[in-house]
Amino acid sequence: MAFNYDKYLRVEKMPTLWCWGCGDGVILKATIRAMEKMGWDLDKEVCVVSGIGCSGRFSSYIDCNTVHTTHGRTVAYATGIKLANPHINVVVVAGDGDGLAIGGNHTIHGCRRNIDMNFILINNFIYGLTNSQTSPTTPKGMWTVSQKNGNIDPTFNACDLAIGAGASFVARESMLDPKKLEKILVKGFKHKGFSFMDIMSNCHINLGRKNKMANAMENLEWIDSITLPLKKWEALSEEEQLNKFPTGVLREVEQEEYCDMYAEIQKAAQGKRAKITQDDFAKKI
Ligand SMILES: Cc1ncc(C[n+]2csc(CCOP(=O)(O)OP(=O)(O)O)c2C)c(N)n1
Repeated sequence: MAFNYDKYLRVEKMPTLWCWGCGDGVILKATIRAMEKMGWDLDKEVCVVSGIGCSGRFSSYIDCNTVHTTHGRTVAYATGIKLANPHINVVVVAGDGDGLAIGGNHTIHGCRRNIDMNFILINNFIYGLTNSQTSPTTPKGMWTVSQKNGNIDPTFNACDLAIGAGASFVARESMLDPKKLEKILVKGFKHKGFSFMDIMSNCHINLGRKNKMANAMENLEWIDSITLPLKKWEALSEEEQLNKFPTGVLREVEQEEYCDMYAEIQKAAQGKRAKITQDDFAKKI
């Protein structure tokens, strides 16, 4: 039987604002299927936090507790939400501009703290919503509206950044294979700690048109040409590895989680406070 997405969507908001053929819809559907696989009660156990951008529309379309925050501040909001409600599953959705440029600071510190949340980076290599400015993942040489003669900025490898910053689960997938994508999301959702998932996606309108990938298929073929499974990537020479991105789980370790540490310290502090109160009381009599 066909999967019933309607029960997870705010159908009154359909059709989406996304361009025809945009990968965001594929990622949204894979996320919904992954949440269903997890058996999460979307009303009680899930909060989706997204920033500003085409990717930011996630929180408008998915029917659960949602927060559509300011540009780049997803992890900051999500941290507060998770600390106040450690029992809920927090899913952050951010674009490459949102999560790595204006919000890069928050993202690396979320990784460093290893707070239990699921960070989905929708990496379309460009500022989509605002029409083609260079983002931290735009490949060198590509046309952008802010670098019309070709981008000269060195490119962030998002997963390397997350690993360096201390995220305990780091994975990459593209939206070319929705089943694989769903599986990686489930793995990330199951992991306790900061799960960083770099999901490569197309933006044939704002990246592709000016970079010889004028339709979704051409943009997807390019993503296909720069990604390959980790094992195959490892078999390449160092030179061949340059500008190719390994997919699959790149890091998965057990590491102390921030909410647990916070709960411990709170318990300890409460004990101390109680003691001080008793002492103060004793002094008074
Ligand atoms: C503080 C602030 N600066 C700039 C903007 C304008 N702005 C909105 S979305 C966006 C970039 C979106 O690109 P990305 O995060 O990659 O997401 P995409 O649209 O590609 O999904 C920018 C610069 C804003 N809304 N707020």
